[in-house]
Order: sequence, then C-alpha cells, then structure tokens
Amino acid sequence: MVTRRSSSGSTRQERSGSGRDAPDDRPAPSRAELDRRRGAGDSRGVTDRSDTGSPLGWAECDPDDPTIVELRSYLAANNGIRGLEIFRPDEIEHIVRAFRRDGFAVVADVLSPDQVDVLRAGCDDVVEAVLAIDPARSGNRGSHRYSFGAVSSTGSQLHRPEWQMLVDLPDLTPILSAIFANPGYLLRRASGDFCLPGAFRYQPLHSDMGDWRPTGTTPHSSFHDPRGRLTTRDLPCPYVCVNFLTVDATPINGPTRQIPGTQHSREPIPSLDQEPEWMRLSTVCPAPAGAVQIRDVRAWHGGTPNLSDEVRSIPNLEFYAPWYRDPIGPGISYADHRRLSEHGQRLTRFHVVDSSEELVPRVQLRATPRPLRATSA
Ligand SMILES: O=C(O)CCC(=O)C(=O)O
Repeated sequence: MVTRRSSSGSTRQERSGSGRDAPDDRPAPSRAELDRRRGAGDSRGVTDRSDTGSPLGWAECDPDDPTIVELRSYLAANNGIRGLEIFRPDEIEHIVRAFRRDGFAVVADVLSPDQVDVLRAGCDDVVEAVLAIDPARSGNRGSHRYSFGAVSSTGSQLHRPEWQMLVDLPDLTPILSAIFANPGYLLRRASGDFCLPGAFRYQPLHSDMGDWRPTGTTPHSSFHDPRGRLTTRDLPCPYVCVNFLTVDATPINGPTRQIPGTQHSREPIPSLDQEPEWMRLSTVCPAPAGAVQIRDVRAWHGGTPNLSDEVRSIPNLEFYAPWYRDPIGPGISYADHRRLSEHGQRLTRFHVVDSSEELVPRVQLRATPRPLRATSA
C-alpha cells in the first residue's frame, strides 16, 4: 500500500491500480483458487467457514457461477470512489470540511491493530450467534446482510466490551466535537452492519433518517415543522454514524456505496432500476482496517456485493447532535457504565440501566424493512 499526501494536505492511501482511473489487472481469486490455497495450507483470506465448519454465506448462488465471476472481475477493476481522500486523525479541519461537503469522511488509524483484532473477534462472536438462528442467511437488511443493532433485543451492542471500547477514543472524540462544534453530543446507539460472502445483490440506496410521520407509525425522526417549510434535509447534521472498518475495504468485499453531497438533497432517491452506474461504483474503497467512515446519515448510501471469501463487518456508533434527540433505549449495565471515561459516561447517560436491574440482551432476527428489499440485482 502506498501512502501519499494529496494537494488538500490530506493523507491518501491507494493500492496501485485499484481506483477507477487505473484498473487492477490482478484478477480476483476464484473459488477454485481459494480451494487450492486452502489445500496448500495457505490461510490467506480463507475465512468463508464458521467455527463450526458450516459455510458462512453463498446460500443463494455459487461463487464460481460465470455471472458472479464476471461481476467480481468487473468490480475488482472498476469499483471505488475516484480520488477517495483518506485523512489522518489530526487533520481535523480537513475532515470537517470534507464531511460537510460530501456527507462523509474517511479517517485512517483511528483504531490500533490490537483494537482491530479485539473488535473483529467481538463481531465474529455476534455473527456466529446470528447465523445459528438464520441457516437460510435471509438477513435483516436484505439477504446475507444484517444490522448488528437489530439482531439484539436491546437494539444495540453497547452491552459488549468491544463496542464499549469505541465510545471515547482519543483520536475520534476531538473529530466528533469539531463536527458538532460542541462536545455535548449523545450516543444514539451502538450497532453497525455485516454482510456475508455471497451477498451478491446491491442494497437499494437509502437515507437513515426520514421526516416526521404521525405518532405511532415510527418512533424515529421526530423533527416536524408544522409550517411545512423545513425538513430534516435543511438542518445542520442531526446525527452522525461512525463505522469502524474491521477488515480492509476492497472493491469486492461489499464496500459501502456513498453518494457524495446528497445529505441536503430533496430529490427522490433512485431505486435500483433507476440508479446510474457511476453511483453503483461510488464505494468507499480501498480503505484500511482501523479506519472509520464518518457519515451524515441523511446522505444516500447502500450495501454492495460481497463476492469475497470473508465476512465484512463494519460495527458503528451513532451520535445525536447536542440539539437533537429521538428515543434512546437501555443498553449498558450500571457496572459497565461506571467503567467508561467521564466523557463516555456523559455520552451514554440515557443508555444505562438502574443498578438494581439486570440487562439480558437476546439474539434475534427480524425481517428486512420493505424499502431495503432488493427488487432487482
Ligand atoms: O453494509 C453497508 O455497507 C451499508 C448497510 C446499510 O446502509 C444498511 O443496512 O442500512
């Protein structure tokens, strides 16, 4: 990997030949090649089996199907945002500018390699537990796709130490304080997404925040202008999602697609059938494990095919601006809350359960919400 400074002063990390300007001429490994490596005792990238030995994904198609092989090669050569900027954590001014302009920013080295290992292991534990109750890999965000929050009865993974580790990171807290121009922001929830190998369909583009609907039809997005003039799109960013990369984001392992500058758009979000090709290829890759994707949740985004042999987990923390709040549920025990830093305790003060109460999260599988069901590939 080559690291170089861009003209804006940011640190850009590129793999030679992986952007759209310079297609990668190394073909993506086929299933036969992976099997060969496994037979030769080469463990590189051989992660497509769970600890119990059952396949993690590929429940709906064969990784060697010619259509899949062709798509894999096409993505390897073409997928990724051209000129994607990857910042260093201390480039706070540049990060805030990119975030406000594009609706997202990517920052490398927020997690140390040890923290990446801890986080990935925590994600793998959750993945194993979920797959045990979803043998068909139906997912809860489309087939082979899952929300870490929605698989927990608390709607959050904040009860797990791996997510607690993320709450007040020395390199992230100053960035969030700068984005909100105030350190008084709040944790909304600890969640994220994972997609399995064989998630071959695109997830429709969407925004994580809608507008007000009559009471009872949604617990979220309470913002309502009775004059009918302002929508959530007209506000400064009401809530931010920080996704942590636990593996390198590559063109073929389901990088998030992110459409720059859409956070204030009132245009209808294109369906899969309407979406132009450049949007399909507008993905956050390549980017290294340990980096974060900081997203204005209103910006259009969606999942993309994971045609690799690894689970791509991007656990997250979601934060409300100091001036915005929707419902927050209990997610962390009193004892665990006491162990967080002072700032961490402030951020999570609406998540803590009473010292006399026990928190017993259960693993669950809910159906995929209708707008996220792919109607075409
Ligand atoms: O998996 C991804 O990269 C994005 C997933 C997502 O946006 C969602 O499920 O709402």
